[in-house]
Formats: sequence, structure tokens, C-alpha cells
Amino acid sequence: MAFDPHADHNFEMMRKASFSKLTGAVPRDMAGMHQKDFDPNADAKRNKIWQLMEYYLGPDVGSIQRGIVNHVEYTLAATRFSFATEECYRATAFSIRDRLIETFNDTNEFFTAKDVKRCYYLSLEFLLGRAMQNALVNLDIEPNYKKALADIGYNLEELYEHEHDPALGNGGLGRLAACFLDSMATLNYAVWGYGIRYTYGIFEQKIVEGRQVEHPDYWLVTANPWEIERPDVTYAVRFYGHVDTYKDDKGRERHRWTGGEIVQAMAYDNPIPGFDTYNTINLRLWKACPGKEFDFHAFNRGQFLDAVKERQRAEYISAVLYPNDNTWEGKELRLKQQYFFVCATIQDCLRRFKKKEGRSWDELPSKVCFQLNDTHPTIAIPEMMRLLIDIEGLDWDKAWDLTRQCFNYTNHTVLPEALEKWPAHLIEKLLPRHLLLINDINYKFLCEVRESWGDVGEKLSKMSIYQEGYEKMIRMANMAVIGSNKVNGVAAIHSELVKKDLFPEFVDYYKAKGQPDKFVNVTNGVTPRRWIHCANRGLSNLFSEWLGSDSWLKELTMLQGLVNHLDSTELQKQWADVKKQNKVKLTKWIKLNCDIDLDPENMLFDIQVKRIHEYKRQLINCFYIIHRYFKLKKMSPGDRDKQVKRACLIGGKAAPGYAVAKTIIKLCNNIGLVLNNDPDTSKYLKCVFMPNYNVSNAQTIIPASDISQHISTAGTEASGTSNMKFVMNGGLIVGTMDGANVEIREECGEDTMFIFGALEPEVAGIREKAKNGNYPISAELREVMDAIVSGKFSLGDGEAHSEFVGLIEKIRNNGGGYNGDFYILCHDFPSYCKANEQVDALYKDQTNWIKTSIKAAASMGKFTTDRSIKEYGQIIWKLEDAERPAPDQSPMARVRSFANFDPNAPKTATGAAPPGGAAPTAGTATNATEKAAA
Ligand code: NBG
Repeated sequence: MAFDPHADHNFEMMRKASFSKLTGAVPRDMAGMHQKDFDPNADAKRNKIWQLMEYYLGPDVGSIQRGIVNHVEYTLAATRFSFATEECYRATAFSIRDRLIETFNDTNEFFTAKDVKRCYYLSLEFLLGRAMQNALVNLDIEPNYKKALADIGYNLEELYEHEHDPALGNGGLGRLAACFLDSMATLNYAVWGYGIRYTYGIFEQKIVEGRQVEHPDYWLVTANPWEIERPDVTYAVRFYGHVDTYKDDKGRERHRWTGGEIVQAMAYDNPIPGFDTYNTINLRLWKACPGKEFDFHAFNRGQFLDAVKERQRAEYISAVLYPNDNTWEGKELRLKQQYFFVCATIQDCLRRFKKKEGRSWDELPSKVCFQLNDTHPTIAIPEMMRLLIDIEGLDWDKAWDLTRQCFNYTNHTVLPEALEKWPAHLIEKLLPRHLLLINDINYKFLCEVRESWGDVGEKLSKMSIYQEGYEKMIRMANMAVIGSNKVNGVAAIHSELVKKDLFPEFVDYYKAKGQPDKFVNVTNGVTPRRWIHCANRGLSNLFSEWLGSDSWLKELTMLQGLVNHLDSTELQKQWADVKKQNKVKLTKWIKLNCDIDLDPENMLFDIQVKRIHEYKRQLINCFYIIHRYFKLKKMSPGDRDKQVKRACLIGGKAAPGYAVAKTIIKLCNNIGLVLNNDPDTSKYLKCVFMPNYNVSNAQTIIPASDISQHISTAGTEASGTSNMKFVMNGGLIVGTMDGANVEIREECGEDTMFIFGALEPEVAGIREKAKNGNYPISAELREVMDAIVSGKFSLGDGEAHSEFVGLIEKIRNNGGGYNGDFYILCHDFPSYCKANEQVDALYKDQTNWIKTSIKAAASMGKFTTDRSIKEYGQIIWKLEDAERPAPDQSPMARVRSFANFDPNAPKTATGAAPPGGAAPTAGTATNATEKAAA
């Protein structure tokens, strides 16, 4: 069969046997499943249930249609008079969920039967984005769904647009967790994510008169067809109350935490299918429900309405995601969220560990580990101690030894405003038992340090969990380090800063204690399945065509093969075409959402999309746009015509309480109004603020970039992950030597990036000079600032004007010991302008531009989360590959006379059929289908 990247059969050709390849229903592998029910002596009627579940849903068009229509009729109860595209989306989603449930249950049974080590990824945020396309791609069934729907009058791509983005995260940290899940499943690791099922995700951003207006994101409004509600999986979580001590029957002193309030955590499972594997893992999210105890009492006293209030109080805990990115907010409710999800999670994981009879606690570290996604879930460390000591009856030292081996901590920022510290009195009030445990942990740890180092006062106070002062604070990062086996940063430069600036005393201490590798680096990545294959199908097809297969989706370093064809004019043409189509698509989106016309044929698309934050320096971008505008204004029309036309596109949410960030959004919108309406220049330069940046919008925005801006002050952006997405999609970076930019440059070559600005080691010195008043501002920047202060961009809005003046004056005001320009915009501005001039120069040479773009994208192999997760798996979690055998080849399958199963075929050591087994034949498959129908 010839290779045709646009034909469905290629993917069948290229990938190993998968569900869609099998022409009929396939028996499910029942690794250890419900063994009791297979007991020949068991009730024959019970056995019948499992027999009826014996086959997977068929992947053929007919089975797909039957599945969808069943849900139309029986789940949605829709009639022909109440059936619209929305209903079709939901029925389709339910039909896909059916398939996910099959693989999810069987994967989990397989993990249990093999008794593999499990890892749990604890995160307060998972920014999943839409599920439908991703699920179809990973289940390898997208083409058949497309056909099945077309055949009943629906367009699959249109259905995708009906899905409300699940947006349970703020930005990079939450999105990283989502990309990680995709890779964990794909790499066949037995990992589950755990978090909170917020009723309201990150707010929806609307722009009204140039300002951000927040709208609640009630994403569950049409119910969520992807999740599985588990009313049977609940755990009690206590808050407040008090701690009693008592002597147990062995005379040991024990603690009992009683009283206070109890809420229930109820599980919702979200199956996460791997790509090119039969494994499907789980994201378990907890919803807060009222604890039965207080409901009951109030009810009995006849206080019915009070009981309802209590219900609301409980549900409040999981109601809303805190909308801060990289900034910590010390609210009691936030601490409640943290403890709520961690308490339910650890109970759930220990229950799973204990399910196997006769286990010794010594086995725990070889069977269970936890990854703390930033310090947010760090209260899990004392919680684990509480469960092991108070509930399981282990002694302190044993419990601590196990805990320290099981936990690992990822640091995602060095910004001081993001480092969590909780007042000790708040912990004492909310979690009295945990405060005692934290005291013990800290005391014993400091004793250990003293034993090794003697009384090193200042060092000890830096290593202590407590920060002394007027208000005693608990430093969650110190607790995470002390309670963890490994600590990692998220890019090479960041991991060095974590060691150098955040935890130098710990690094020395653990080195001396024989743990020099406690601090490690794992550079972030992104999943190419979502960020290339789903977001940019044109480019995905191009890659597969030029590389001869779609294996690059699992082995991203294969993209390097494209470099061999760099000089091919055919490749260059295709590359430019794909980019053009993506720019046209974004142009339509912008017309629809912002009512601004762009010229995708002739304009360079310059994009900066990320949370609005001073350290990310959207403001220096605004300054440059104004500077460019002034330059154009001063030119003759003839000279203007020689310039590269640019569309500057900015997007991102500001935390609702972050006034400066909101002013920057307003400024950006006002710049747009001035520029876009100036008849002299608007053809050459446009500025657009794109509202409501989120995952699904990112999938349209990122593939359309010619350049993207990643311009944080060196040393402030831990990694960044959109930088990776942009380059993979053929956009070049204008950036500083910060975060993962540094490694992208290493991989792709400095000629593929427009680097500018101070280096990290220089920043402190520059700030110091600025403080001393030794801080020049270039004439170009002064012109820009003067214009803003003069009201040029205020458009008669007095309030906006005073905010803009405030922004500028703060930055200008340096000297006399004060440094208003903490993020050194003034210092970096001249080199930023130069970098932008280099962009124009290269863009004028289109052939070279395209070659640079291809070379950069082809060099991005390192930045797949498959690589990141392999590193976590090997270095931190020590996990084995737990790939579920193909269902038609599994020796554990319940029925053996089905599609192409050859009982005489030699088995490999693990019992799976040897690689390269026969392809399924229609005849036997039909046989299997008949059996299923019987
Ligand atoms: C963010 C960093 C990003 C990084 C992501 C994922 C927090 C606390 N940190 O640079 O700012 O890419 O984490 O690691 O949100």
C-alpha cells in the first residue's frame, strides 16, 4: 500500500495492532478481574454479568453509530424534536467514554494483578483542555468516528467545538500536569493524577471597553460526559477539633484527633487514554460533600434549613479554583482545599496498598510514591505521618522513614511571592494534629542537622520549617524538601537557581549526608499528540509524509529527519502553505472575537500569550509596539511600504486582584485602538488583545505564529512550556536567556532564536546600579514613556490615564535606594529592539526564514513530555513499564477462540504473543462477533 498521509489506512499500517484495526468485537483481557466471580462454584447468574461484558465495543462504523444512538435515546432521552448538534456532541462523548471505561477498567485490573509500583501525581491544578479529539486520537479511532458521524449527517470537527473547556488550572503548572498525564499513560506507567473537581474553573475573561471582566466558569452547566461519578468512593475529611492523648494497650502514648467538622470527599474519575497503547490511566478528582454526621444531627433537631446550609458550607470547599498564577494567597479556604484533597488522596492510596493481604509496611516505598506538584499539596507529608502513626499504629521513626522515601517534590518557581507560608496559628486551628506532627518533624530534623554540623545558628534558622517573627510562619517548601526523597526544578537554569538561591543550606547538608543527588533537574515538555497532531493536523500530516511514518508522535527526536530535506523547495512550499492556512484560521477567529481584520498573506504574526504578570514583561512588548508605531509614523509612505508588516497579538488572563496586570491589559487594548485606526500605519502594524486565552484557543493561536515572545527577566520564568509548543509548530522565539529558552537554543541553534537581554547572573548587579541611580533610559524608550504619560494612549479616559502614568513612573523612578524597574525593562529595551530588527531582516528573506523555522521545529525532540516523564519514571519514581498486552493476544483473555489468536503460538516470557503476530482476519473476527451476540 502506498503511503498517503491523508488516508486513514496509513495510521493502521504504521501503528501496531490497536482497537480500530480489529475488524470485529474483541474479547477483553481479564487480568485477575473479579476472580471470585469466575470461580466455577460461584453463582452461575453472577458469572453471567461478566460473560456479558466479555467483548470490547466494536471499532467499526456500525458499532460506533449504534453506540452513539443508544446514548441519544437512553442516556439523553432525546427525541427527533429535541435533538440538535449539542445532543449529538453529548451522545458521541458518552459513546467514547464507554470505550474509555473498558480500557480504563482493564488497565487497572492489570496493574493490580501485576502488583506494580504506583505513582500518584498530586496537583491542585489540571488544565486538561477539551477531551474529545484527544480521546479519539489516543484510542486510534478518529477516522471511523468521522465516517460514522458523517454518515448520520454530522461533522466531527464541529462537534469538537461544542465541548466546554475543562479549565481546572491557571497556566503552565496546570497544563504541565495535563501533558504529563498523556505521557504517563502513553509510557505505560502506573500513575494516577489526584486533584480537586472544582465546580468553577478559571474564570472566563471578557474584554469590555478594553478592560478585563471576569465571568464565572460554570463548566458543569451541561453536565460533564467524560467523568465517572463514584458515590461509592468517599472519604471523611476532618477540620478543626482538638487532639487528645491516651495510652494504648501497650502503654504507648497515642494521639486522637476528634471533634470539629467532617466533610466527605467523593471521587470523580476521568479516564486518560495513552497513545499507541492499550493502557488508560485515571485522573481522580474529589468533590466536597457534607459529612453525614452533622447533617444528621441538624436534621434531627428539626433544623432542616441549617442542614442545607451545612451542605453548602461543605460544597464550598471544592467550589472554585483560586485564580492566581505564580502568586500565593494565604486564605483559610485555600488551605482547606489543600488538606481536603490530600487527605482523601492519601487514604485512597493507602487503602489500595493494603488491599493485598499480608503486606508489610516495609513494602510501601517499593509500591507507592507521590509527586508533589509544587508546594500546594505539601500538607500530605504530615497527613501521611498522621495516618501511619495515629491510624495504622506505626511508631514515629518507622512512619518518618517510610514517608521520606515515598514523597518527591517539584519546585515550579523561585519568585518569593509564590512561595507558600502558612501562619502556624492557622494550621493549629484548622489541623491541630498536623501542627504537632510538623513540630516533631522540624525538631527531629534540626536535631539531625545539629548532630552533623553543630550549632550553626543562621543556617539552622534558614532550614527550619518555621520562620520566626511577629507571626510564626510555616514554610511549605522547607517541609517539602525535608519530607521528600527527590526535589526537582523544571528546567536546567531553574534547577540551578533552586539549589543556589532557594535551598543552598539543604544542598550542602544532604551532600554531607551522602545524598548528593537529592536535588535534580527534569526539564518540562509538552505532549506532541495534543500540541501538534490535534492542534495542527496540516503540520502533523506533513511530518508523517516527509518522515515516512507517524512514529515521530512517540519518538519526537525523529523530527530531526526533516533537516535532511531542508533545501527541498517542495518541503519549503508545503511548510509555508501549512503556516498560511493556520494564519487564515486565526485571522477568522480574531475577526469573530475581536472584529479586527488582519492580513494573513502579508503580515508577520507576532504572538505573546500567557498569564499577564510583571515578570513576564508584556509591558516591554507594549513599549516596543509603540516604538515601532512611532518609527512607521515618521517614515515616508514609500519607506513604509518596504517594512515587514506585523500583527502583534497579545492574550492572557490577569489574576482578578492583580491591579498592575489589569492595567497592562487596558494599555494593550488602547494601543490597539490607536494603531488599528491610524490610516497611515494600520496596514503595516496592528495590535490585538485576544480575549480569554485558554487551552482550546491556544490550539488555534499557537500554530499560526511566525514569532512568539518569551521575554521574562532572566531568572524569573522557571521553564515556560508554550515556548516549546510554538517552536514545534514552526514559530521562532524572541526571548531572553531564561527558563527552557536556554535549552531550546542549545537544541535548535542560536541562529533559530532572537535572543536579547541581561543574563541571569547580571540581573542583581543591574538592579543594584539602578538603585544607585546609575540607570540610563534610551531615547527611544523615553519617547515611548513620554507619549504614554502625555495621554496619547489614554483616549480621554482619566482613570486609565492615571493608571498608565503610575505604571511608567514606577519604572522610571530609580535611584536613592529605590528600584522601581525591578524587572529591568529599561535595561533590556535596546537589545529587545535589536532582536526585533533581526526578526524583520530574516523575515524579508522568506526562503531562509522557512528553512530556519523547519530547522527549529525539527530540533525539538527533547521537549516532549515523553522524555520528561521517562526521566521522572527512571530517576525519581523508579517505575517499571506496565504495558497491558493487546487484548487479542493476552493469555489472560477469557475467550481464546477469537480474531487471529493462535493457541499454538509460542509465548514470550511474560506470556504475551511474540512481536509481529499475524494480522487479524475478517473470518475469525466475524466469529468473535457472533459469539458476542450469542
Ligand atoms: C510555573 C512556571 C512556568 C513553568 C510551569 C510548569 C508556577 C508556580 N510555575 O515557568 O512559572 O513552565 O510552572 O513548570 O505556576
